[in-house]
Amino acid sequence: MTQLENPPIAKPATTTPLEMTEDRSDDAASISEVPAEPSEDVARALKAGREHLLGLQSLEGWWKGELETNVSMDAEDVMLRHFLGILDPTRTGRTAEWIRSKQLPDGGWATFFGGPDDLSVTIEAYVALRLAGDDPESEHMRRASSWVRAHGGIAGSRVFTRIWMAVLGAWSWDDLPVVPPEIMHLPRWIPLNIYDFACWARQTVVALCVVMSHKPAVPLPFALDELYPPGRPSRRSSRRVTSATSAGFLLLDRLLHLYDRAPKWLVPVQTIRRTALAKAERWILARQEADGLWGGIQPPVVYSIIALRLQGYSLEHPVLAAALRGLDRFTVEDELGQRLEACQSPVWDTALAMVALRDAGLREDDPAIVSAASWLLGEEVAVRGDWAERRKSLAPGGWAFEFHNDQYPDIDDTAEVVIALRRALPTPEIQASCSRGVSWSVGMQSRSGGWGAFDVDNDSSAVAKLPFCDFGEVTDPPSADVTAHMVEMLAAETAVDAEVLRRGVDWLWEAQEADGSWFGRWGVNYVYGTGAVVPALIAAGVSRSDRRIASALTWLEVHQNSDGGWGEDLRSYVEHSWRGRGASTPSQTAWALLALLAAGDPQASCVERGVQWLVDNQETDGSWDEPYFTGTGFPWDFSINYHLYRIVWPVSALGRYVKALTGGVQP
Ligand code: R04
Repeated sequence: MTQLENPPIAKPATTTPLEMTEDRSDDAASISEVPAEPSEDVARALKAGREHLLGLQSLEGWWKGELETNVSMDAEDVMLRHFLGILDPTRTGRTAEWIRSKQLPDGGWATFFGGPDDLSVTIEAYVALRLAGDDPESEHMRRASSWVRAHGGIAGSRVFTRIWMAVLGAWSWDDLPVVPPEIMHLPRWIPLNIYDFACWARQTVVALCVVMSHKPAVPLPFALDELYPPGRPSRRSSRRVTSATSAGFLLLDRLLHLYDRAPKWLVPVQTIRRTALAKAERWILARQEADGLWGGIQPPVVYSIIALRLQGYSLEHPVLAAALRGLDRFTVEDELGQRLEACQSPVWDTALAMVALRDAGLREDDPAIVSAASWLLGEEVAVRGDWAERRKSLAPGGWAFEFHNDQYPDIDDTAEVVIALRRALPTPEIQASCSRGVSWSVGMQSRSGGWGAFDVDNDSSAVAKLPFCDFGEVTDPPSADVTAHMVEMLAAETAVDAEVLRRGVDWLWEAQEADGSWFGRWGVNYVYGTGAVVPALIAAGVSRSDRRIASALTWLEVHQNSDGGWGEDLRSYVEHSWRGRGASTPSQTAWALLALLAAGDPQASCVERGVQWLVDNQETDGSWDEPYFTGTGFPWDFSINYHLYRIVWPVSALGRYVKALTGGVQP
């Protein structure tokens, strides 16, 4: 494997002297009189993990680990800059180094550590390297292009990749599914209107419908013949069209192509088109965030930039100038190279770090907890966003995942932030902020009783059938992990209608798999789902001896690795036999332990072996190494390595283990 080991998260600036920990703990020393005692090893590991995590806190109080994804982010950055005419040789050179460093031996690029080569990512990476000046005859480029040819060429790639190729003049717009800007005219009650899409797909689709109607082609300074397999019809796409797409939707696509090519003299058509484009443009402008970006995630950002450029905005226009500056802040540069984050996770990371540190024995008035809480208070979302389309009279509140994403707070972050803030020293501000967050997220409960991540009742079955939608999730139905976080949060709230919690709990029982586990939508995979749901159900008052809880714990025990840890490969999203199976990782081991500790005996041997795995695999700096991706953007299609997961989850698990062993002593 030529892939580099993942970078450890940044080292703490200073090592905290041991005496500093005296006043912030219920660690081994202060609890010696209680029933059982953790081994010295465990106490030391917990303390080292805690100190490492403390060292990563920013001066403003937040935590943020790198959000690692795959090189399509970097390749698309190069292609975007070519399109805009601002390719800078120095920046491109550094991006190219990063992309080269991630190439696999057979020539392609993967979407996650240890994963198979991915055709779409490989094509994008190859084109970016050519734009960086790499010689197509050089060894690494020949390896890449022959891999692409052997696996179907551009015609076999996802719609997004073929859109990029069309933008670069290397693919025909006629051979792409059409999403016309007229979609902007569809009212809320007509299927396939933009609010039927998940927010991330909606922001992408609105920008792309503008791009697709302009059909730009900023040609590459070279041909890409080497990416077309010889002797095959090069243009028509075959990818997934037959499986996921019904005949009706293909017919619709044909008609849309005809409409899209309507002649200039058809005045009514052109008028509708012009007003639709104007509507899309206003929609995009209204959603630009304070950091100049859109939704805090890369796809809406790059496509909105291209769309606005095509609508006539110059790069000097404040809207595009702010967007380009915003992209710079998503760029990570260190000794490993230059790369782009798909998204940034400060709110999520800060909530998890607070919970971990409280689990590890920090007091509610510890300066680290106080500053994190006060930073989170400043991040509360106070304005309405697109979620209000379905909840017109619900007052705003809650938190987004990122530094700047006021239009799209999410339920997962809101639940986790309230859980974290409830473990800080209560102040009137915290009370008020939590109560708004609780009201907002309760108001976002879907009709089924569960919660999606960003929207309520976002479960259209039509959207995914569009030929355009061949990548990732395009709706946001309730998931077990988000619902579990809500249930856990609500269980500790006093001013909530009991019915809301009961319906959430019922939804979770309904979603339990026959084998006792739960599916992990935003983390890999059944270990994440089960690790989130079991503690939530116990918090909600379910008995530890409930038969369904027992079956979940049995599932975890059966899937413990012989080394004592837990791991689950991303292939579990596509192959049943991979469920609960994979190399042990720190975060997944911790998730399993959180469930076992919430509902089981801390002295059970599976718990002790899991804890020992964490102790034995800790690095000397107190952190853990985690090259495997344990975060999920879209099951299988888009995976995330959250660099803080390797530390926050083990610290929580070790902290809760010590607490459970010592009989629940906690400040
Ligand atoms: C861990 C749970 C918190 N919350 C999930 C947030 C995850 C943040 O990271 C991403 C979110 C994303 N969304 N959509 C994309 C995406 C990427 C992230 C996305 C990716 C590729 C394409 C279109 C969208 F890194 Br194409 C929501 C619940």
